Amino acid sequence: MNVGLSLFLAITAGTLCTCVSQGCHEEFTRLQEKEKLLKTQLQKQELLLQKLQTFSQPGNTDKVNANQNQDAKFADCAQIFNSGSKSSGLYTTSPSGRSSSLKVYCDMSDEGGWIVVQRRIDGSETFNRSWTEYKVGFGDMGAEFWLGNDNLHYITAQGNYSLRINLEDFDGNQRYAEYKDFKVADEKDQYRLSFGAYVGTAGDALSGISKVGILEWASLQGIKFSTHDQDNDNYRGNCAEEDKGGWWFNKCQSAHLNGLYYPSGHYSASTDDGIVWYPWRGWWYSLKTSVMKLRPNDFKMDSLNDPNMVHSPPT
Ligand SMILES: *[C@@H]1O[C@H](CO)[C@@H](O)[C@H](O)[C@H]1NC(C)=O
Ligand SMILES: *[C@@H]1O[C@H](CO)[C@@H](O)[C@H](O)[C@H]1NC(C)=O
Ligand SMILES: [Ca+2]
Repeated sequence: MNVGLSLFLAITAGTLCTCVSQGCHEEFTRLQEKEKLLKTQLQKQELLLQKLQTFSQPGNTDKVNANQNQDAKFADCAQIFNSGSKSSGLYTTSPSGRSSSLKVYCDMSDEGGWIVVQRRIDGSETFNRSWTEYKVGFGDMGAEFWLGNDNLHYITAQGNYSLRINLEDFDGNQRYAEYKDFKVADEKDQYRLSFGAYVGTAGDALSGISKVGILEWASLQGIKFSTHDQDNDNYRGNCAEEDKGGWWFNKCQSAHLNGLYYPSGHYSASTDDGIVWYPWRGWWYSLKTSVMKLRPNDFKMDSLNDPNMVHSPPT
């Protein structure tokens, strides 16, 4: 946190304690709004800083983390985390079944060990892309990207992985959804999706569960992947074409994190083609940030690495 903001928050807190008159309340509200604005600016700066740290060394966009043990083969970011690499950034993995190694972005926050498979933050990348592009992946791993459906298959075929989805709206609110046993089948099976138990705060959109009930036509369990040039959905039209992004579509969806990027949240269009997580913000709100990431179900920090591990002194 920067000094300006801490000072400002301290002043705001002080105002709260001594506020009695109507004018003071108005002033307080105004300060609260300003605080919200400053927080948003701070988040933007932190994101920028993170990016700069990742790519600060010359020509580092293609270079993986220098402190990674180059001889060892790691199946995923969880193994890299437990080998001692604790900073987020690019690393080399070797998922079994894949003929060559795979460069990934490891997110070592949220207790660490996550392979990031999708990120939307600013609309810099187009997600309205072909089957082949979704197959191999596209974008910039330091910014917006899709890791590729073949890679999603190789990673999730190695064992049982949890998918964690972190979402943020334009007011700075954050929610998450986490699914156990997330699996993506191979291309012969059109990257069919399956997933297990949900936990989270954003709502179980992948199962088509809304605030008021179940949307039968929106469950993505067992659903194939579709793109504008390959329609595998259950709708008479083409969901991927209408919703302008590749995704698992039923008839069509209550979750579509590869939609169009709308820079101000609320939008109107002929169809719900934004970045949608229906149970949280509905079809007509497009989210500001989406991150999808994978980690083994049974991920445990080695106790040596766990800052919360307290060894109580003998009594
Ligand atoms: C999405 O891609 C298709 C196929 O390339 C194109 O016809 C369509 O205009 C694109 N839509 C948008 C909104 O970019
Ligand atoms: C994955 O989870 C399923 C149950 O959800 C279990 O039957 C299976 O043994 C697990 N596989 C591995 C490799 O842990
Ligand atoms: Ca169709």
